[in-house]
Amino acid sequence: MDNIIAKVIRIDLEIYILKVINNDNDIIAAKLRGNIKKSSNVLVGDLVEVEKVDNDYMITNVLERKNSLIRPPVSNIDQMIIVVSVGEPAPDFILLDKQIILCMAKDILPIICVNKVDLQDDNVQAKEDIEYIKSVYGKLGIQIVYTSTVKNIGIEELKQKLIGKTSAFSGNSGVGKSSITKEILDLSHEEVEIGNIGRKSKRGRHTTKAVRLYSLDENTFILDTPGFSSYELYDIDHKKIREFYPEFEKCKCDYDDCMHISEDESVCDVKRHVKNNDIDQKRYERYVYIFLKEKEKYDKRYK
Ligand SMILES: Nc1nc2c(ncn2[C@@H]2O[C@H](COP(=O)(O)OP(=O)(O)OP(=O)(O)O)[C@@H](O)[C@H]2O)c(=O)[nH]1
Ligand SMILES: [Mg+2]
Ligand SMILES: [Zn+2]
Repeated sequence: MDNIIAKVIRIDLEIYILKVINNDNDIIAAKLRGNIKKSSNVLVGDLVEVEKVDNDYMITNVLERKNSLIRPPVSNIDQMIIVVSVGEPAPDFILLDKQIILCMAKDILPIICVNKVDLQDDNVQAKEDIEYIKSVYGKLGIQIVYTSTVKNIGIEELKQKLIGKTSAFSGNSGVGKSSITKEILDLSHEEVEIGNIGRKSKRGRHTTKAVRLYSLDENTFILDTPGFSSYELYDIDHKKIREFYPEFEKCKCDYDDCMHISEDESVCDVKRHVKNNDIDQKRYERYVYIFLKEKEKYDKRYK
């Protein structure tokens, strides 16, 4: 029998739920053939070859990936919808900056989605956060969409940006990734797990436990992913982080290897731009924080 090509849409322990793409659109459940069990990690988003042996489907090969991420664990994506919410939880800007760095490093288009904008009316901090994101990240040329699943704001605009692409939602727990996915796909509540922000903790509670791939049409895939509270820049050299800051590009530091950290303002043009408010002071401070953390890990690696 001919080989079947399928896309991994969900992984439940050892069972891989696949959508067959080369002849029909059947959904099948498959297992991994022994020989690839350890050597390659299968991710949601992967294209795989499948063989039917008696009545069982076996994944025999993972096709070459365009890209892959560890967090969220997805592959073959075109863009990442980085969701932050205002109100609860409030934006974690270090997490946002790290996700942007990772997108830039992996050549994945970042789109910022600011969710829960309905809360800005009676929340001054929420309003300020929206203004801050607009002025700082908008200036970097990153697309930003403002959404509310409660008031149906921005959902259609975001949906248009997803058409014809494979997009992964990413962001900390409770920001509304699953709620937005549900609205865009017009799914029922049972089909998507949505968290209840408890009155006690008011925090997201890692409602989505595993990555799930949904399709809007045959060329449009949306991956809902579990939220995270910490985020590693796992395979990026700390000395390269500066290359993923678009606002540093215009700066002409005296030395090519200037990290814009301990260098003096007289030789570091980034520091001069920060001083003149051409570069956001807070984003620069987060850069220093992220750089030093990564450097510390690097320095400790053999100890
Ligand atoms: N006010 C307001 N609340 C929202 C909005 N979107 C989602 N929520 C609420 O935020 C909470 C978390 O939503 P989820 O969609 O489960 O969040 P998530 O990002 O998928 O969270 P994890 O699966 O844990 O990563 C739920 O109580 C939603 O009802 C919004 O636009 N406005
Ligand atoms: Mg979720
Ligand atoms: Zn510099």
